[in-house]
Amino acid sequence: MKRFQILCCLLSVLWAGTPLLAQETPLTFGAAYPIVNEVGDLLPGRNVSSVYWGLPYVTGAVVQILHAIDGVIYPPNPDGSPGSTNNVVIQSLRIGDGADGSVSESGLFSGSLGYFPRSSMTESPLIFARVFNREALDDVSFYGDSQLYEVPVLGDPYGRFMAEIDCACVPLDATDEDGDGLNASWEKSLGTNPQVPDTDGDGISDYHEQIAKTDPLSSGSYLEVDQIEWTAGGGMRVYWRSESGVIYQVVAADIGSLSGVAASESILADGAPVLSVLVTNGVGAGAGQFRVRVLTPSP
Ligand SMILES: [Ca+2]
Ligand SMILES: [Ca+2]
Ligand SMILES: [Ca+2]
Repeated sequence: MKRFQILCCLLSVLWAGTPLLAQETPLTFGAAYPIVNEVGDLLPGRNVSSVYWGLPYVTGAVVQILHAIDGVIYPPNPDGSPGSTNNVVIQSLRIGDGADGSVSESGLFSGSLGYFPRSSMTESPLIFARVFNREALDDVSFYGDSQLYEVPVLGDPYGRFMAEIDCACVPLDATDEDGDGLNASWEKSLGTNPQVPDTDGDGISDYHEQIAKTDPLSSGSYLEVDQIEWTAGGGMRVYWRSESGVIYQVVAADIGSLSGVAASESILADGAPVLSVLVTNGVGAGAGQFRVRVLTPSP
């Protein structure tokens, strides 16, 4: 009986020690370059020191490290949960983690895995990173995925995974229930009603307000000609409220016509609240109207 108990103890020591050694595969990871959201702004990063300076605490946009069990990256579900056989390896990673705290808006993250269950990855040793555009999974609407990375086998040098993600700008939900041209992800980002084409009822659709950068949630904000006045030289000056970064053009048309001809060059708004252009061609030839249109850059 005594001999049996000693044998049991030896076996239990061996059993307890073996899995820990087999699983230990150190791995460091990080973003290869700063990541932006769907409108091109750097993703918000966790910065604990902001509280010290009396600023609001920023949780940081969600980052996940996921396992590609069958070697395939599947799109996430509309609620942000992993698709198909992908599963999350790290849950609480955030933009800003492991980044330089003095750079408040870095768009970067980094971290490490003390050990990784490499020995249990019988199908595939592949992982990837996924970033979202918001700080809570309930609020996310766009995401971006990195390339696949093969975790080194036990005994290889430390793994170093630099995730290459351009932006969190792939829509989680591309459906357009109200048919206004904005998909459900954009509607969630803007706070507009995905079942109403013109959320604020100002006569301009949510889609057109997004292009013109006016506020789709304010009926007092929309693109319109503000004023037209005769000038001493015989031309007419057309004024309109502008939004920075938008490209405009004045169009001359017959009364009631939605078509027309360009009456000005394209004009890039530089931040001035009101823009104007002097129109001389065709002025005085007959009754007509001026409209201002937004030009979208060529893809
Ligand atoms: Ca829509
Ligand atoms: Ca509207
Ligand atoms: Ca509006």
